[in-house]
Amino acid sequence: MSIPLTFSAEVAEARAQGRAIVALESTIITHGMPYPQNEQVAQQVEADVRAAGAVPATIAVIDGVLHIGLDATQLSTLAQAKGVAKLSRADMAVCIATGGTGATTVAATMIAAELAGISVFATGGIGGVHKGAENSFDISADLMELAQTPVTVVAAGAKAILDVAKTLEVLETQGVPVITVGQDSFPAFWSASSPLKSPLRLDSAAQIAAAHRTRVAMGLPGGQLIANPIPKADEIPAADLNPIIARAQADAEAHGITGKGVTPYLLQRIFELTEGRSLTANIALVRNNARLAAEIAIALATKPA
Ligand code: PSU
Ligand code: MN
Repeated sequence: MSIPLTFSAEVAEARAQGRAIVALESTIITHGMPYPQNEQVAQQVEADVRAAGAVPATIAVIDGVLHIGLDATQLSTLAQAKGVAKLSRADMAVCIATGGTGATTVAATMIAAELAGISVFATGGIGGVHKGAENSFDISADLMELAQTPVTVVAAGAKAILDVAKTLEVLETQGVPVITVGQDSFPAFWSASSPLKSPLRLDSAAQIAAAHRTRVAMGLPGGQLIANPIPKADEIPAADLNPIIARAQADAEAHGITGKGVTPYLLQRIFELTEGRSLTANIALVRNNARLAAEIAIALATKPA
């Protein structure tokens, strides 16, 4: 059997012309940001990819069909929908087989991107090892996906809702290149720097594209995590956020939130507790990542010299 997969008109045309395409996830829309900002951001990020010379492909499962690229109406419907499933590697096939609708996480978006022949994907933050994982065992499937699916993922580092040091350890164990752009320190999502040193550093989209090509040529499975620091003008100092994150975490525990619910709960709670400031920074960094991803996709679509 073949899987039900459909391309938006824009993405189908880009494929026919061999143009650079950037995959975008949809869980950030349905579970990462409130309506109506989520729809505005989704449109804005797509526009940023286009302005940078590439074509955006927002990915989601709608009525059992894996969509590579959404039109404005589909994007709007998804942004307003309630109770949409959050799909990771474990859930995607069930959702498609039962005709369901779901938003794709980093892991699921990577799987879809590979199926569609797309090598570069932009998001905000990846899932990782949660604080207290030694008790909860809560480790995002995003990390194992990076180890097995050959997509270069551009994110702004890992959120301080995670245990970032443990997240880097798991990525190292899994053989995932973690490459920070333009600085030695690993970025901390809302803040441009963290006390942690980045395992690897590259300074241009061309170098990142060359590293991607080299992994493919070597037959190494898996992708690359590109950590792109939030622009300094948009960052929130870690000292401002740490007490808020601690409170959000305590609230999650008090409410017995577990499993898939943890990340969306924390994101929403931090949004409330910062009175929207976390969202403003989040938007700035996603846009910044979309622009870099477009540059990398263009470098990959261009024959190397
Ligand atoms: N981190 C963020 N914003 C997000 C997510 C993570 O800063 O929107 C979303 C992404 O879709 C990511 C998913 O793949 O949450 C991870 O969920 P979990 O921790 O349940 O694997
Ligand atoms: Mn989890």
